[in-house]
Amino acid sequence: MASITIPHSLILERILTLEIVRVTERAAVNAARLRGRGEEKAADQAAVDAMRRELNNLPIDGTVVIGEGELDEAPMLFIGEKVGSPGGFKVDIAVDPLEGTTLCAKNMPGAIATLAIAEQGTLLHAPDVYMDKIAVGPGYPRGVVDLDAPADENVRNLARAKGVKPEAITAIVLDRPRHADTIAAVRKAGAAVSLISDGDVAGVIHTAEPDKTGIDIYLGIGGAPEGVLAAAALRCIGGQMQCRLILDTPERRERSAKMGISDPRKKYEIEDMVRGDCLFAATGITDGRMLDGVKFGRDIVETQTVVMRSVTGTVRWIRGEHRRLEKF
Ligand code: VTB
Repeated sequence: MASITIPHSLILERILTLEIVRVTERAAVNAARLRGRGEEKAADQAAVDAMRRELNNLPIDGTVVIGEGELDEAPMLFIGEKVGSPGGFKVDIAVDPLEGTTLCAKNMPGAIATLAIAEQGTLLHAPDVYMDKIAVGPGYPRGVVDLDAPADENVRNLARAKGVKPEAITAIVLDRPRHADTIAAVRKAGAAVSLISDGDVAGVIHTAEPDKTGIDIYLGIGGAPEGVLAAAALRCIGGQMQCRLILDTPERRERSAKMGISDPRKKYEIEDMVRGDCLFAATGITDGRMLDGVKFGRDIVETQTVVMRSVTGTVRWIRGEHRRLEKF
């Protein structure tokens, strides 16, 4: 009988694929209980507490490199915090237990609980500053779009590579005044703009499946931590992403230098932000284009999670029906 041999080094990583689903599921359910209450901080705290508790149950020796802020400003899942247990598999962890706090507080689409786990020392230690980003899905020649090219040129190049007119291209952009010129340039090229109020981790991921999401390209400035999480997802499913930290004050440059960033103008590719193999998971909190939100039934709580591995490129959509509700 044929047997499958799994290298020892991969066993733990395969097991972790399911384990990290538990982590984002629990964070999502706890945040979802506070959907629509207008309480951003309380929902975030609920998600953080649940995520931290579950991370500490994993057989990992993890260091949070993208987290809820610096030690002095955030009580839990701060950058540098250790999770899991000594002796476990040494990993870097990026978390956003409640990506889209405002979306959750207002019960608007697109809030997710998200997490990436990577080999130790392989995730970019990004400071909590803004980051300029551009992303497209898989299947295009490398360099089809460029962070430093004007938005209309990127749209035209992408359309040509896709074999469509620019009118058939849709860009997803955070709805902020700072993006007025980008939005105008995309429209000038003939393409459509889909504006989101928050949640650019999901925004970037949408580009990976344009047929399902209707989104071809992500453009604009969002948070740097969210950029690293999105890069982890694209590392698994494919696609291209380029980013640059916005270090426009001496204080920001100094802070990032302390985190090991020597070139403040560096243009990061996916492989610079996530240098090794990784796992990525996200669970819907509110309904979104990508994931359904948590559903509370009388005796069942339902969740939907996407989990990805870069080693194989496998993407799993996991619908959870939870009956032992006391676990949350
Ligand atoms: C984005 C988005 C987040 O912050 O990164 C955005 O993904 C950027 O910051 O959900 P501004 O809100 O200051 O523009 C969020 O909206 C909130 O963290």
